[in-house]
Amino acid sequence: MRLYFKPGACSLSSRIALVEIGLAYDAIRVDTETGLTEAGDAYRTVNPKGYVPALELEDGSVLTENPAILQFLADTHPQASLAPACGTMERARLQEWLNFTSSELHKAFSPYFSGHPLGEAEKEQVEGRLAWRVGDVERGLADGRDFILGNGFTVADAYLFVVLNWSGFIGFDLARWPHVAAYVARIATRPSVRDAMRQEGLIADEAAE
Ligand SMILES: N[C@@H](CCC(=O)N[C@@H](CS)C(=O)NCC(=O)O)C(=O)O
Repeated sequence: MRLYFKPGACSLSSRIALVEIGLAYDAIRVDTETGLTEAGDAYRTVNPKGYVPALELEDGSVLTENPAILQFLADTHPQASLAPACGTMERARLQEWLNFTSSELHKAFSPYFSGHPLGEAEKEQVEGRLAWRVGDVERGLADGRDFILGNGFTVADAYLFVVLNWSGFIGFDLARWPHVAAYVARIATRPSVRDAMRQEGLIADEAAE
């Protein structure tokens, strides 16, 4: 199995799932600007959409889109308990959060990574949209739950954490949303998350800490 990734990008959520499961995989770094993998191959021959993540299976098939990859990994490794059973209301909740994270929250961060500086008016608009979406997560966590579905860590937490954690990179202070701030701090201490972040060079090796 191969995971095509960019350090710190949304592909980190797939890596967290792979670490949770304990699966062996190759991680192939992609430069989405040049369109080349670390070996100098054209990434679009793997994923014509050009973005990460992409998961390549042993039979050569390639799966893209965070919610699809995460649910595929969870469903093919049920022993890791990363997703509720298909057809249940809990599973629908998982999909609700994955879809929200993908289409609303993730995209609310996208302008910060567009490569061009935001003008004052644009910045205000973009910050307002992001604050609105972080507020949606705050409401989801307001009953004091540790994980977004309540009971245990799922792939929805892997994706939600990765996206919310970008707030640190763009200097967007989460203190206004105490449940969200506590959630990000809590998930950041999870061993699989620390392992995955270490593998992408986002935090220092344990020995060096
Ligand atoms: N809809 C896609 C979005 C993936 C996405 O936005 N990937 C970003 C990194 S977080 C990326 O590769 N951006 C570079 C680019 O679009 O060229 C998914 O859910 O997988």
